[in-house]
Amino acid sequence: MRLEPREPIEVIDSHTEGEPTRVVLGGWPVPAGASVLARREAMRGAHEALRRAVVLEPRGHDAVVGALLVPPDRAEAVSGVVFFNDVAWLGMCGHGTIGVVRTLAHLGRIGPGPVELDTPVGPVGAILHDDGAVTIRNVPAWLERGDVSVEVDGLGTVTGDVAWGGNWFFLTELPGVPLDFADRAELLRLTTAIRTALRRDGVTGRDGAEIDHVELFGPPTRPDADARNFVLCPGAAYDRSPCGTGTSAKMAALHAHGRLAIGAEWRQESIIGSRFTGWLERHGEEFIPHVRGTAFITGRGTLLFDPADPFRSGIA
Ligand code: PYC
Repeated sequence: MRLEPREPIEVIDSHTEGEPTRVVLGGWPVPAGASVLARREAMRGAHEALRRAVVLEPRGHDAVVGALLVPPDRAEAVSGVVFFNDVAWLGMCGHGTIGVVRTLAHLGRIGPGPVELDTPVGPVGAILHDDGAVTIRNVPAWLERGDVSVEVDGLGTVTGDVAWGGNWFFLTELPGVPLDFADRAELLRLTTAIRTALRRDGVTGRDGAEIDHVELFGPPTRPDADARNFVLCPGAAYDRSPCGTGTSAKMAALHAHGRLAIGAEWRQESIIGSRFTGWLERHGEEFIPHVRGTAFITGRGTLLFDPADPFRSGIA
């Protein structure tokens, strides 16, 4: 059954290093399924109108990432969480996890210290520090294919890495293209052209998964960062934060290229000048990214849906 937004939905808004997260606390029917992954799959198709209504205009905008709290898979997890945005249901979301942890603390459900969460792509952990910062322990990250070249309209040959950090990324540099916030419309255009070329040429993540994030790198503008980035998210929005899953994918790629040691710090600046700090931990054959950043609560409210409102399911 396809659900239309009708009942009030309770939300808490935050931003993590500039990127918004909207945590859904109530009013959204609990999706069926025996795991967080199954619940996300049950919502595909059936809950699209709710997804759009919560994050899109006129109640949000295309950069908002939603986080639906669902029952967890593991007894030790405080919650399960399904992330979503204007166009898709996400696997993991780094800035969103930091936002969820800050939100749970704001609600008094957790205090400083470790916390476990379950996502559709696996268990993640976090530490809420005394100063309010949060360090997440992400799902394993890896470089899938290095130095992949595609022909991009208006750019010529673009070479980059395909890597997983909880979502699929194409990581590249465009020499001569400065990563300036003032040029964000042009950066969106260029990264969208790269994603279109990847689709056209059938360049995918593992098992044919779509590469829906494109991440550009350039020199940092702040002295306490190693690189600056611009991240195209699924859809037409860019990440205001340095992107937690993107930073994870980047660290895995750097390590695979012999440019980042296990445990060494990687300081990733975003297009707005905010920063995540990360490092990789080795677990047998797997590389576990840790990413630290800070979120701030920006609002708490009730979304209302008038049956007479032609845009109650969002402007898509
Ligand atoms: O922080 O992982 C992240 C993320 C993904 C999309 C937007 N933010």
